[in-house]
Amino acid sequence: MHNTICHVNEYDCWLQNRGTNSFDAGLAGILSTIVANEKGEVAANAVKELQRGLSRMFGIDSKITEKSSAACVRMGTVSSLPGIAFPPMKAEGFSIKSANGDFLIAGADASGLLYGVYRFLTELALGNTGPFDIVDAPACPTRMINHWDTLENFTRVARGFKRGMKGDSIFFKDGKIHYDPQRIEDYARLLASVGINLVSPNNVNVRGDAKFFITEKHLPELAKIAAILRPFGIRMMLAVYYCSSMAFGGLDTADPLDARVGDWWKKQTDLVYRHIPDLAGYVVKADSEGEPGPFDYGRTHAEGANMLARALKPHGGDVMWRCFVYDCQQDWRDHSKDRPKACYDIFAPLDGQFDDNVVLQIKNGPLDFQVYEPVTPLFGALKKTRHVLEVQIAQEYTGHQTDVAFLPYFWSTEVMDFDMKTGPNSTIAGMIEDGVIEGFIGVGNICDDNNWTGLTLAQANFYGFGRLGWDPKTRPQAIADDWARLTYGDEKVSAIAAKIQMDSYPALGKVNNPFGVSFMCKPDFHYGPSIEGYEYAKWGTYHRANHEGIGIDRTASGTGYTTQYSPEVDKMFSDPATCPENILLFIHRLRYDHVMNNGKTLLQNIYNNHFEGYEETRGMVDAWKSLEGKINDDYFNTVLERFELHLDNAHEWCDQINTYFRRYTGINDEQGRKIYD
Ligand code: GCV
Repeated sequence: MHNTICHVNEYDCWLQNRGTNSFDAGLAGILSTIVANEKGEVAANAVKELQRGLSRMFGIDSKITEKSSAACVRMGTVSSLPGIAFPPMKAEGFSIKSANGDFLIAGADASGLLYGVYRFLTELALGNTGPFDIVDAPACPTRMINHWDTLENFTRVARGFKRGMKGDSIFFKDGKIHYDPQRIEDYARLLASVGINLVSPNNVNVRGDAKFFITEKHLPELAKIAAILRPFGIRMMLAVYYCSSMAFGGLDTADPLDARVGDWWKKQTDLVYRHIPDLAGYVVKADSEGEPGPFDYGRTHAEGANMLARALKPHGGDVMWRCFVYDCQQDWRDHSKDRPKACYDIFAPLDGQFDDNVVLQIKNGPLDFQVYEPVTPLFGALKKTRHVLEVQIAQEYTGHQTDVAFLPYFWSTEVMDFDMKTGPNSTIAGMIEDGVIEGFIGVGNICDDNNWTGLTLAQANFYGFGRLGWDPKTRPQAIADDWARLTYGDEKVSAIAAKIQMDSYPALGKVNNPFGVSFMCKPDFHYGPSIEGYEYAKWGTYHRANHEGIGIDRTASGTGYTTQYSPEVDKMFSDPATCPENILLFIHRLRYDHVMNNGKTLLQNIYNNHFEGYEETRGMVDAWKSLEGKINDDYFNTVLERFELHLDNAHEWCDQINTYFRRYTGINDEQGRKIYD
């Protein structure tokens, strides 16, 4: 029987304030003295963070001192701890050891020390009190959140819709930079606790006054935000407008090969760096969905990106150049164009032409953050260009932070594990470990709601993003388990919450993405079904269902998309029997009577998935309901409210899709389950 109520404060996420000291006297004694002598901003903050964390999370009041003969926690960077032998550590890495009755936390550098502190606190929170012998470091140097926040209130983030980004921005309000410094510090702590080291606060669609972020008008305020992030080892990037030289630079062109444009950017960038000397650089969305770019001047993306890179170079900054470039003015009648091919077609031929401070930022899939889609073929193809992987933490197409969808499940099993077969270690995770892909970027899901993410359970996505950026081979089950135990403490509650997370993504895939058919969602809003909503639109997002079959042939005999992959992947994708089922209809056009590997027809599998997906969603809701009385009511109820909407949504997806296909085919479900006319 469960007698105690598990109290969770939604604001604290996975850094719960347990507040009471449950350690034995010996351990509590060791933790009550921290020996450190750190002066640098990040390292000194690491020491303070240990003191604060021990107090907040465990109710231990510790003193910081430069010397102690008693058992204690000794900590410092390698350079500040002379005479102590450490194992080799990579950049931003740390070691945590139990030695002679002490705990020793050492950072390869200041950030490493900070990460060592959070790891130490995490181990204690998970009930591991030593002895410790941990050596760890992040797999890649760039671990960044791209906020898509707009100065105007968040609800108008894109063509009038929030698209999964709940609440309002923590940085901006009513057209102004507006923030609560304490909130930004708390955010920085959450970010650093999972190893995130870069943040760009503004939307990549740089509109309105955000164009002036790189001017005196806004830089002083942005510098203040950067200063709050800095002690947590986090640097800022800014999304910039490609045509700034015209918008307010007094020039009549943004042609990257016009020397006046390059000179203007250099001067403007010098000004930016006077305000934020450690700015990590610029994020750029160019020639994409109406944003201007080098194509407007007949120039390549290498020419456009290099021009900005040269302005940043003297300051050590990078250009994160987004590869989300495609024709968004397509004609549905024209079958010759295939949107997923665009990214590779545009960027692969430019490999080797980018400056060394240009980093291509590539979405995980070639379409746009759909529930399932293949991994973008540009990964593995670029040999001479720096690049990073971009995923979406905000649930734009995956349930708007109303529905529970545990995204690390997808990022891990479908993206990190996928082998591009372009070399000896060519899974996406392998390429990250080898430094071929040098970073993991997430479109943020954070807002000013008290729980940060609108849907409280979506905190696991933010947490899991950090974990995978740190170690891309972390299994989703481990992420779900650790997140749940850190959040809830209580073992039984944690087990149920972790299971809900693990069940959620497969259930989502079954109801709203029949075997990789995407964009069956409501146009613009992107939540809820609208099966033909995008079918005759200009966005290149078609499924072309008719009475015989559905999908697009993207093999060599169709649009040729699969030929952008290595021969082995092309071969695997091209045969419906070996093509991963989650993306079967992304790659193939199949008849409804096509027999799948389980011996059932495509149509029957579509029906089965939808009935099952709905039942699985109901199972998740019931599992949550079983926690009533076992977890504080306010927390329990806010999650339950969203779950009720989630179940309605799953119901709608299930019935609309089943009805759609039955109307087209006239074929009933073989099990006689209810499909509406
Ligand atoms: C920031 C999708 C979203 C847009 C977003 C775009 C992008 O199309 O709907 O809001 O724009 O992706 O990644 O640039």
